[in-house]
Amino acid sequence: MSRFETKVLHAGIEPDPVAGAVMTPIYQTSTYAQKSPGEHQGYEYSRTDNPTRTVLQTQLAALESADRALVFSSGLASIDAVLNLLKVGDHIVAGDDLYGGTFRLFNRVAKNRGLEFTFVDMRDHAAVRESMRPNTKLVWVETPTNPGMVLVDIAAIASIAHEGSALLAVDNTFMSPYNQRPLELGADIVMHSMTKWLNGHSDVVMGALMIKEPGFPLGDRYVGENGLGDRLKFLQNSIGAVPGPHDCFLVLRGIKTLAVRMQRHNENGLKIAKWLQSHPRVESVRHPGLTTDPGHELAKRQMHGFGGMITFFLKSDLAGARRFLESLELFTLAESLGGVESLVDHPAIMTHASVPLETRLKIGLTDNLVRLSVGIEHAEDLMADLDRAINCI
Ligand code: P1T
Repeated sequence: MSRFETKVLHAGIEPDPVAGAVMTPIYQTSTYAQKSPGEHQGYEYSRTDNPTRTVLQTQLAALESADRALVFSSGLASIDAVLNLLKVGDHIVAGDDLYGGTFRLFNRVAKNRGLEFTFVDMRDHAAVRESMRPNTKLVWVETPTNPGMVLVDIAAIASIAHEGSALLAVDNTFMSPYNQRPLELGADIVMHSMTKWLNGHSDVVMGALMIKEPGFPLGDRYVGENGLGDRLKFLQNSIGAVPGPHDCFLVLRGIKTLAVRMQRHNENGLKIAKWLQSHPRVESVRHPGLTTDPGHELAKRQMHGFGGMITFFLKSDLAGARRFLESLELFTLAESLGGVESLVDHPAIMTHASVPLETRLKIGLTDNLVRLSVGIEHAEDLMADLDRAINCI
């Protein structure tokens, strides 16, 4: 069994059978010739399957210890595929601190389709257990949360979900499979916005689901004989939110350096989190690698690295935060995260504007909260940039 650093280069990657191309070719085709009706080489139409996509899916399954992986045209499209496992009247227990777009999909789209939601603080296991109902079919977790950087105990929530015969899905976007593999801790589905660390170069929007066949009966949640992966594959083809082959190629290329990139993101993330913690104009810092972080002990148990995401609170108001964000030069003020270049986000105005003010205040998403996605630049240069901008407040 190869180690992760080897898998990112070799798992599922074979020279192309046509010409021995070492790099997976971009099969830029919508359709495939058939010798006779129904007689083909395994590919009929590119919404259903495409060889470049197949290689990416095979590799992703290996990286997350999954039985199967499926890719979608965005992270949100992959979440929507999971929601499509459910039927009118089914209930979902979800974390109360989620990416704004996920929250919007749940609250303003899925609710209109007759799905019911309870949002709960996933650290409070008694509250999660109390939220479970006979019609609860899915538990949805983000860990660490975006942008709160709150850690959720995946194994503990998996037991609660499975006691109620509900599936546990974990959004693993913030960590990448290099730092955290929820399926090894009992989750049934892992979701990634591959727009982030997996691709790593801020040039593709894509999502993925990695699936472990659940060890319990799914009941009426799925139609068909061949398991959860098969049902989600049916949904991928039936709904049609699939990425094109060129994007699949770019993500395959990005993944080759995932391990070395994440090592550097982890190193820089921790250095900068510690430095921010000692800064006189910073109120507090959330990063799972800090020994003072409430999630630190859990992080050591369930993660293999602490990642490049940092959330911190400035000792200032909105005007001060604006001044800081406008003054940064190396950190680009932009939505998204997980690229080789450092990004900074103001969640209250940018990525989480769709979360109602009342909810934002409840989860501590205030105007002085700043989120960093630390890149692979030299850490000293990044700290100098942050220091100069903080002193502009
Ligand atoms: O943007 P998309 O590829 O559709 O993925 C959505 C998504 C899902 N889950 C998490 C945890 C995410 O962070 C995201 C996308 N997030 C941002 C764009 C952001 O800046 O937080």
